[in-house]
Amino acid sequence: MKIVVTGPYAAGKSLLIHNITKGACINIERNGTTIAMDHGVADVDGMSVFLFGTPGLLRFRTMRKILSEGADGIIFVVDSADVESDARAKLFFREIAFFLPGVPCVVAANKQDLENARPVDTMRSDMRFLAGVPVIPCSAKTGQNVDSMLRTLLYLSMMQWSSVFAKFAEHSGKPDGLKQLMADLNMGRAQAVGYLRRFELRKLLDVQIGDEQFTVRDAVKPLMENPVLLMRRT
Ligand SMILES: Nc1nc2c(ncn2[C@@H]2O[C@H](COP(=O)(O)OP(=O)(O)OP(=O)(O)O)[C@@H](O)[C@H]2O)c(=O)[nH]1
Ligand SMILES: [Mg+2]
Repeated sequence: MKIVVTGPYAAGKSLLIHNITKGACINIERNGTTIAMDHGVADVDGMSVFLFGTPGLLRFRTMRKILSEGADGIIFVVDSADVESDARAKLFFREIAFFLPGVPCVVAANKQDLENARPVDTMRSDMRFLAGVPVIPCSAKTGQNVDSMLRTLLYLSMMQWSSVFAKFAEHSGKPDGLKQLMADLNMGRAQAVGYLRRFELRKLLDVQIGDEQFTVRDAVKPLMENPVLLMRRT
């Protein structure tokens, strides 16, 4: 899955990606401020999760637009300790909702390790625009709650594709997989192949030459059939 990590300046986006990927990430920055992007890949129960962190300075809007393209989920990072940043958070929240309408989102109420961090209820009343979105207290510094925050988002993102994923799993490996997919989802060839390409790129499945057949990766199949498995932590 492709996940975009966005939010205002210095909220902790880069450190969060660093934590999730256990340091296996890049950050294009100058003096500690992201000027292009963060990128890293995490493995969650055998599923690849491609993380793209955005710059938090207002002027890099074009970069945020490019990075957001086609994302399956949004981690919106806010600073729980810095009330001053709430106004900027509102601008960024509007922006990402505009770039990715209808895409699942969780709010990472970051920096909970700090003494002056606000509890989630306070953040909700301080930032009314977060209504209807899960707000999850966490710390990119200590790693507190980071895994469950990511799993919650992945669950929501996979649920949004659940009808397609169920059919991917059902017709995986069949010689006429594509035809079955088109029939069951009532869609044309171009759209069905588009879906296969999308999730091949995200390493959830492999498409065989000629596109007639596809195979869901073994590790991913149980999650495709039953995304709630993501919530049952090992
Ligand atoms: N105490 C604490 N500090 C944090 C946490 N997350 C980030 N920080 C600090 O906050 C500062 C900004 O963190 P970054 O990860 O660079 O924030 P960012 O959102 O990527 O910032 P930009 O890319 O400039 O928008 C750094 O000094 C981090 O060490 C956290 O959970 N707890
Ligand atoms: Mg950054």
